[in-house]
Amino acid sequence: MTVLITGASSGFGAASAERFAAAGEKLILAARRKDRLEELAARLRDKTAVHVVELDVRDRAAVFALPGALPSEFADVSVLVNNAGLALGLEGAAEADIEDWEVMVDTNIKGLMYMTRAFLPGIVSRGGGHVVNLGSVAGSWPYPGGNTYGGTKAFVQQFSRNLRNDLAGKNVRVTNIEPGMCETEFSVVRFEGDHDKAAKVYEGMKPLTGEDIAEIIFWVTSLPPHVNVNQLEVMPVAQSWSAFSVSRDA
Ligand code: NDP
Ligand code: 8X3
Repeated sequence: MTVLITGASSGFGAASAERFAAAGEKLILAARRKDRLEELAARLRDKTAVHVVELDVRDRAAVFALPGALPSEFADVSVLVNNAGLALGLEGAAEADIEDWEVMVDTNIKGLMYMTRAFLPGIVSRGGGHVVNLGSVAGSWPYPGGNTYGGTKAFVQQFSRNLRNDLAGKNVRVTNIEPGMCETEFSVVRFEGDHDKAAKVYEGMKPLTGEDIAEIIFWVTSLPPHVNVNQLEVMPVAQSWSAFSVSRDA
């Protein structure tokens, strides 16, 4: 496999890089924070070949230039892990910052679309591969303040299903991984660097780890080639659903 992981500078992406490297798979690591990628790559290079790319997935021109700009040794991407993404804010829809909404749409929806559209022709022409998307439980289940973040992940869920139809007969697997609470930098980003507020999200419970999700991403890609996991929802044992909210005498 040649595995391209977006958002490899942190969380699921970095943990997945470690997991694929442990199996000796060739890696392309992309994110905006190149220094982080270089540090990670330096650690992984004794296990496998690693190419680092400074990339903002919102930059359409940069994304579409990437397949043609990869060194020949890394050009045959077979697994695309569309992991780059973020949540910003937890305010209700009447109070939320419209700029935050734009960034989430541009990253989680448009960035993922760009990467997929840019790399699929090569994956198809080389006889097949695997697109692994990072959705979320928020794509299926609403929660207060989830508004646009949940909407972007609902897009990822339905886009993933539709890709399966478009790619029928092309030997390309598509999987949408839908995690629940996982302690990465996700909440620090959501709360604009407020580490205390982020830590409170996971207080008194055992969240998933980046390594848990990396193991799942690696597992779906290493199943026999005729097996396609369409959708995989995973939560920590400590997380489940809540009752419907009912406003009385409002
Ligand atoms: P992290 O914040 O730890 O990592 C997010 C990664 O995305 C970083 O490497 C960041 O790199 C990258 N990224 C963000 N914006 C861009 C951009 N514009 N261009 C390129 N890379 C970008 O969070 P997680 O690892 O937890 O999140 C990974 C994915 O999993 C996201 O899509 C998230 O929505 C999803 N998810 C997370 C859950 C959780 O509870 N943690 C649960 C369900 C889904 P950089 O800043 O260097 O560009
Ligand atoms: C991240 C999980 O529950 O914070 O996608 O939306 S949640």
